[in-house]
Amino acid sequence: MEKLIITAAICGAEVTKKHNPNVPYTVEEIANEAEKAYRAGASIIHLHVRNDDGTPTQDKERFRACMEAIRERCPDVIIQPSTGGAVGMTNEERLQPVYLKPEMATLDCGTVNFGGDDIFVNTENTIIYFANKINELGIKPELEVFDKGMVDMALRLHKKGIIKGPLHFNFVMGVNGGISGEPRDLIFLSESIPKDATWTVTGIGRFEFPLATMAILMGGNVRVGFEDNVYISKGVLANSNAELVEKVVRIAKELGREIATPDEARKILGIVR
Ligand code: KMH
Ligand code: ZN
Repeated sequence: MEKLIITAAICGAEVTKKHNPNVPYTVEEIANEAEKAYRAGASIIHLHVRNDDGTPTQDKERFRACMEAIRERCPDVIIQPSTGGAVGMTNEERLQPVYLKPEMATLDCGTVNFGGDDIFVNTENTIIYFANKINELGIKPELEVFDKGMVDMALRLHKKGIIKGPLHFNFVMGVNGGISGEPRDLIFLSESIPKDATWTVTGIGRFEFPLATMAILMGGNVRVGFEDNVYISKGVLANSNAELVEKVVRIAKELGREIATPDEARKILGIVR
């Protein structure tokens, strides 16, 4: 089995200090959280950025500042900006960080209800538009799928040559409106992608660690972080993203799966630096 790639989704766009006071907003806070998560074993930082007041932004200059601050502290970590941003942002707003030519970026593969009246909109034309930009700029996409139909959309666009391989999926499970996070759901998704594709699982809320454990056993990879879950155990807030990463590292060690360094992750994912 390949080594385990751990992604830390350190801040997201929706979670706030009201949910957990340790959610980072400022450049300094974001760089700090990224560095601690990296030192704990994360090889990829999935990055959203905020204004100092905590409101989500996709501003290119704010991304530049955060990416520079992260690179100063952990030069070899893979930075994966979000092109999803926050619900309601325009496509151009969302795409800004790709112009900084990161090694990776997310590519959301469909529209999903996002709790309450929120809809995270990704029409087929939006996906094609984002995929073309990502290709042009030589970025490795992480295919974010919130439901099985989005796997099928990604495979269809791959067949047409719009989404380039090697394919790497992120199964985001447990969003209120997407696929649930039961074991059968992960087995279903993982069996729905080509044998040579790689995958990561993101379990939302209480699904985070059970799905991480399954992925470790199944040969998949794991994402944890405040974007997805703010608790280290039932009812206990995590002190940091690093604490969430450390828990995954502990489980992996117990189960005999080694942790990938950023360069090992690049090799597994087919990223040429
Ligand atoms: N904040 C969500 C609406 C991504 O990063 O690409 C979208 C999201 C997905 O987080
Ligand atoms: Zn995200």
